[in-house]
Amino acid sequence: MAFPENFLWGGATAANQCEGAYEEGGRGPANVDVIPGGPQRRFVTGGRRIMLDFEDGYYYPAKKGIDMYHRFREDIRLFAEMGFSVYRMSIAWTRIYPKGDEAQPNREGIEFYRELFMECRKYNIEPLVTITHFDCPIHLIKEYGGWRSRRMIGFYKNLVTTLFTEFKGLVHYWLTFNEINVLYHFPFMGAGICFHDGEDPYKVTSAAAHHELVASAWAVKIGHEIDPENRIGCMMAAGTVYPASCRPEDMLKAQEENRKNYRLIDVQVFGEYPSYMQKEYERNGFSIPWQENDREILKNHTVDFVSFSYYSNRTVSAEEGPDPEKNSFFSGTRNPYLKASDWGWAVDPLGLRLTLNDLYDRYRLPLFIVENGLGAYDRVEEDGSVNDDYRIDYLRSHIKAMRDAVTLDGVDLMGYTTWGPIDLVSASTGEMSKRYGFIYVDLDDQGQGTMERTRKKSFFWYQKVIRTNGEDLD
Ligand code: BGP
Repeated sequence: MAFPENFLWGGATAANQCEGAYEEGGRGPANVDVIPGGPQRRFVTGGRRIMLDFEDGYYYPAKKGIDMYHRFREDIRLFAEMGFSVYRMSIAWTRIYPKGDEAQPNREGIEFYRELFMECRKYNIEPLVTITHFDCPIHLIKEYGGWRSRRMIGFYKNLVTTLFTEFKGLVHYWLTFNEINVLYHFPFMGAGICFHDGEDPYKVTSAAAHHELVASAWAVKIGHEIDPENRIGCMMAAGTVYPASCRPEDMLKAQEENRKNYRLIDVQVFGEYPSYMQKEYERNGFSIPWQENDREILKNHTVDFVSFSYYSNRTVSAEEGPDPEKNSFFSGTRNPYLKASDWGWAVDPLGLRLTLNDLYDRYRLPLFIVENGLGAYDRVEEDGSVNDDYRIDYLRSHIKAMRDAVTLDGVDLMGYTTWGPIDLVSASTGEMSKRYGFIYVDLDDQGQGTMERTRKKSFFWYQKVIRTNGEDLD
């Protein structure tokens, strides 16, 4: 047998990319609401273009999402039909604490998620909850500056205490921060940070990272105290970085880039800052804003497992300048051995096996692949069907690679959730047309459409994969 019997199969979504209903149920405004679609999006997510309110002339896709707030029963029923044993989703912070710094939570938000979890349980689907997936209350940004402020740790502690208490017994698997390393690339989306003139972004993001790390360790502590059955993990955007050649300088560059990805996870797993990171901070004149208890909290409350997203990877060279031919999302150089997706992300199934091995060698903790998938344009045929063989090919090759990592390399893997089992708003572009789903949603990039859900060809394929516990991938 390739996968253990209790292997968890499912899909992953995030509140801001699917819930919509941004003003309902007492929900407050969040950073993710005011990130527009279109060319300005990346400047806003990067904290370079400050947009803290809706502005005329922009379309804001998170307002509507795919209306999952009202349709979650139908959507979970479809997940159950595919045979999901796990559903990864995220809590919208501002449904629980609309401003973020209130003393009491919003009951309506809590009851919404309780119903959602109970709906999962009805079908024996285990919820895997991301506590924050790119969301931060706008009030906390305006008032305190987002995660640049240490005050955020206290607000986050209130949030997690409420969640662990209210959902005790309903939820056992938690992730503290989605793709924690993304705060370096998208500081506004990842940590509610906008840069002001004259500021050193390196120092601001490094301080924010410390606050998130301490907050994450507190979550582990509080979560274990409230329910020892809780398993609490970290989450990184992963993908082993390749050197452009076997030149030692390129190897060193690749090692540096890999460490940039690992560094925060190193702290979450080992409970202390790695030496290479301390040295880098020293060179850049940054001092970690330590306060009482931080060291003890980090050291004694490390994560139970390591989860990660894997879509693609990148290749770097020591002489790297901007490369217009690059086939990766982040900076890098072109990898001539890999083809790219419609959005220019290199497709590399073997890279998933390499990544699994690197992470398992490094951390020796159970791993969980909580995002993987292909964002592609889909065509709806006249009879309404979507024949997404390209998506099936992508997933098949990646599942094979993960099977090899488990059976040939002995990686301890808890489960696999594909990204966007139902089409949802893209985080990087804000588009609907970048589709990942097994379930098609009738909605376009401007928010027009019926929102009707239909099963694609991949729906039935993934159903079979789950039914056979990954044996039949044809
Ligand atoms: C990850 C995020 C997700 C998701 C995914 C796909 O970085 O955790 O929220 O969106 O990437 O990216 P995109 O939506 O940009 O295609």
